[in-house]
Amino acid sequence: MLKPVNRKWWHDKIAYQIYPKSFLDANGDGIGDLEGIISKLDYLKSLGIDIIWLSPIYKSPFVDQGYDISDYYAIAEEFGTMEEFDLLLAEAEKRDMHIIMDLVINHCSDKHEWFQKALMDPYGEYADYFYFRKGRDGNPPSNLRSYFGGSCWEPVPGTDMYYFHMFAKEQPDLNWENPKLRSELYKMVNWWLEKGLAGFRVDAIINIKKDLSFPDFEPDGPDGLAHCWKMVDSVDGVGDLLQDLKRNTFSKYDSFTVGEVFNMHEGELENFIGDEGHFSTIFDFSAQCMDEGINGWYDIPPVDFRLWRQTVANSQLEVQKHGFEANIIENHDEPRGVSRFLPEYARTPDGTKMLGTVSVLLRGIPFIYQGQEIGMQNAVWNSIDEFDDINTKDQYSIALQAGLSDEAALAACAAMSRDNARTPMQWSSDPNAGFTSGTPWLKVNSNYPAINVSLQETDPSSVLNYYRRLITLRKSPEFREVFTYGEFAPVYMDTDSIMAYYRVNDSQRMLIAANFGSEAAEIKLEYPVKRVVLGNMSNDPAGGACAEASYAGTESADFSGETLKLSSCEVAVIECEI
Ligand code: TEU
Ligand code: CA
Repeated sequence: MLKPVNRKWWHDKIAYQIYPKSFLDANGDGIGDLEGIISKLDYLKSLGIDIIWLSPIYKSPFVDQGYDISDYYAIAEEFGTMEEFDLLLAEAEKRDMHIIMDLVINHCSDKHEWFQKALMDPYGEYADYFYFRKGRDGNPPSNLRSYFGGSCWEPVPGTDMYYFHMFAKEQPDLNWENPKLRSELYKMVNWWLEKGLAGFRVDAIINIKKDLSFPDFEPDGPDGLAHCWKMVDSVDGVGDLLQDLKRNTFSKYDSFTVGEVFNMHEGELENFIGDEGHFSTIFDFSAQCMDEGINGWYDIPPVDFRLWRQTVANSQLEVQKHGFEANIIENHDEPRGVSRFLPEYARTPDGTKMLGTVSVLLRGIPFIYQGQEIGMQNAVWNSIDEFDDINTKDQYSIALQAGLSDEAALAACAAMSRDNARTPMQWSSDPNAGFTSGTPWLKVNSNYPAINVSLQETDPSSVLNYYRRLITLRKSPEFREVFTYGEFAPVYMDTDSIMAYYRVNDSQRMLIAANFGSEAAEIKLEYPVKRVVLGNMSNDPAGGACAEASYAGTESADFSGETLKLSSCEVAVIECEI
């Protein structure tokens, strides 16, 4: 039995992540923009979306695609104006949708005025907004390696000092120990919340607590450096900073916050997502981290179904003791879920719907990443020059240094690159997938004539229309309660190919059962069936387009007595007797 939940306005919401640069370009410069987003609010509404997370749209030199902010109070020209942003807020509100923005406050851009002032006066007030430290005999102060490769330390020109950066050298880390810096950040956060933002997705936030002695760690690579997450792992006290942030900002506005948290310490989940937690929720990255290569992308093993199933189940079982996590199959930092978590034979509309179903009906807040709802897949990458992503370029050279051939290094990047998620949204079969009338900033996936929104709008059995039914089911008056608050209980875990779980409360028991195998499979049902509420292989009588999506009554699944037979890539959502 789960402990009683203190209900919050966001518990039963469906969120959608927009990567603005790749969503829709309204003015033909090849870059997605706010005008494009506004024009698709009705589309998102028709999908059942309540909360929209915008990846960064602040002024930025775009060294790391906007995660390097040079002015927290300005909209990047590439994306539009503050007036357009205000219009977006108003138009979303009209549709009863909430906007959250990305909050990137572990670091800023080296072009931010604070950093520019710090460089001009390396012993002055603004240097203390960052970590400026003396080198050791002409070497950096410590041996940490940044997330994007190379030392975490970069020389401060004209001095014997270095500044600290955990990401690119153009992303200097902010000194959270400095109360002045913190109050500048809080002022900025409140300024946005005053405008009517519903909250934030909080970027890379676990990294804000440093070990101020900046010790060396055991080297773990041929470069003689040690990965900087080791410092994050070794240091305590991030919770105090996060509570200070929350107290001074989010909690005054009943905001919805979702933290991007890797490297949490053992036993700290309650502190992060419990009733008094630092955030409303955090992302569940357990499936994404499951196959992290120790040395880099090049030695990541292919996803093993059993391990994946166990990982998802373990995480759900643990999380529900404390609160809610945000569930994803992909985001802008990950390859496409269909290409990653499904075996090749399952990368079909049926398999895509199956993966979507088991993900969206988990306990937690579903976060759908743009294009997921039409089953977008990884692109085919022919050369390293086709990539834009800074992380991909670093991983390519890591693979080469490890002795891989060009082809093998490229293959590793093609499978894992963040650019797989960043290729333009596929709206139609028109040139450039209808994303732009100009030249897209990143190449369009060549499969767009087969996978795009406009084709799927007119096909009742499309992935898109299935997602609509799936979300409608989750939010329906009849099942909303059980899918929001019902307990998660895995079942059939000893089978080779079935991923199944119950969502159950006092009055309802839902079985979600999917066959990830290449052959049909049978399971013996534990409870009598009341009815099948959703399936990915039944005909859709409700019709396509934006017709009111419906889930009920007409679904079928293959029963004989007490067994359920599932074809390869079939999923069924069944209401059982309680
Ligand atoms: O990501 C934080 C982070 O830890 C990533 O570096 C992640 O490990 C990597 O992308 C996996 O490939 C956030 C943002 O989501 C990411 O886009 C930014 O590049 C990063 O912070 C820096 O702001
Ligand atoms: Ca544009």
